[in-house]
Amino acid sequence: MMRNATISEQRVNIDGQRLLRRIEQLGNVGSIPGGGVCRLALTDADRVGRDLVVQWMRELELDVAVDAIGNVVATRRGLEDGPPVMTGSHIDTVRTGGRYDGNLGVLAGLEVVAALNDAGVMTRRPLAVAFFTNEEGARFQPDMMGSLVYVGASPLEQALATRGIDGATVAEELARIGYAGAAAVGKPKVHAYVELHVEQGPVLEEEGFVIGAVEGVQGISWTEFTIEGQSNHAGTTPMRLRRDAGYAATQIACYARRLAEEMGGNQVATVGSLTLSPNLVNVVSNRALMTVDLRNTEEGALQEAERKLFAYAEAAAATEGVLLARRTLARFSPVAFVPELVARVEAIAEELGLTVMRLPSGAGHDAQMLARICPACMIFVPSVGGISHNVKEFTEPADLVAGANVLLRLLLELAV
Ligand code: HGY
Ligand code: MN
Ligand code: MN
Repeated sequence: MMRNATISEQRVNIDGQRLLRRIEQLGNVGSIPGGGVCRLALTDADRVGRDLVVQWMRELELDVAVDAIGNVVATRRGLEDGPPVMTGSHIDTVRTGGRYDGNLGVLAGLEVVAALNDAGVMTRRPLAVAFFTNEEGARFQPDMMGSLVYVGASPLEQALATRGIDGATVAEELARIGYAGAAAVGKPKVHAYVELHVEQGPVLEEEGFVIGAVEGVQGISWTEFTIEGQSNHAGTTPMRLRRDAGYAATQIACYARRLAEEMGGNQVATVGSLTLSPNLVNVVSNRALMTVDLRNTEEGALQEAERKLFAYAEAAAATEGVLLARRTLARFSPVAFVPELVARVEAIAEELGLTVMRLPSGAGHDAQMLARICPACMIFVPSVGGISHNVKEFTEPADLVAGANVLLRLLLELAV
């Protein structure tokens, strides 16, 4: 990617206050106590958020297309036709979401369009701003579902038939909120993809940098374990006769934590969901449903972690005399972004006088899916305290605007 400076770069400027206002406004949709947001994918709150962003897209005179999995792609014409340069992210959140995760990338993309409109600048290539359906994977698994379908890596029908943690299917919920779109999935083809996102971890802040030139995304392995034991009386059942699903589940959860600590490096393990039945104080659990989220930047290490976890789980179940079943909810190998684009993020940040460092992404992102069909990269800005998926998620306004300025410059380079 050769640098292609043009006079337009001097005339096009991010309006930081306008960007911050939109982040605030969208953050008020599905807001929850503590300053956070709950807009689980395809809920009414997600619909309201989608409607607001689509309204802004239309006010910016973008051509808005909704595809069959609910992805929304808004395109600004270029002087020439052809595959657009795309930016974007997601606007669905986890249950205890912050107002920047995903939202920043979409709204910074709209801010780039607004800045181009203000300056009356036309880019050679079209520019597209997208938000993808169900990036979080909190209600429907896997995560990055919309972008996975967009790049053709998951069949549309399979995604539509997916039943969420509350029993509804993706197809039902898309229809219910009015986002079962008519546009063909995977259109338009994409020339290049750049995503601005908060880091969601502690690295940039701890190391004292403003911009992250993201080298890639680590591998993700989500497994659901179903454990069937025997409910029994908590008082009368001798320990030797118990088949306690809850005990087996908690052993697996503790092992997952030990495994990550013993493996070290970038290995992480999380048991985020654990439901016991009948979940009563005086009944030995007859059923446990739990998830284990394993991640590592190295594919080989991630496979080793999976092997060890599965072997331990089977042995623990056998010892306790309970039945164990497991289901893969998501499995993505690590992804490396295009070195030339990573280098451009670094160079542009330096040209703007911003401190910049390279780092991997611990979180999954739509960019890791777009990387399957076009050159892709990401720009990070710091998360205060490294907090995310938490109502206290926060990024300094100056850093949000700095990230948008790096995004603007790189998109201009790619689109002119
Ligand atoms: O799980 C993730 O990394 C992302 O937030 N979906
Ligand atoms: Mn995100
Ligand atoms: Mn997230």
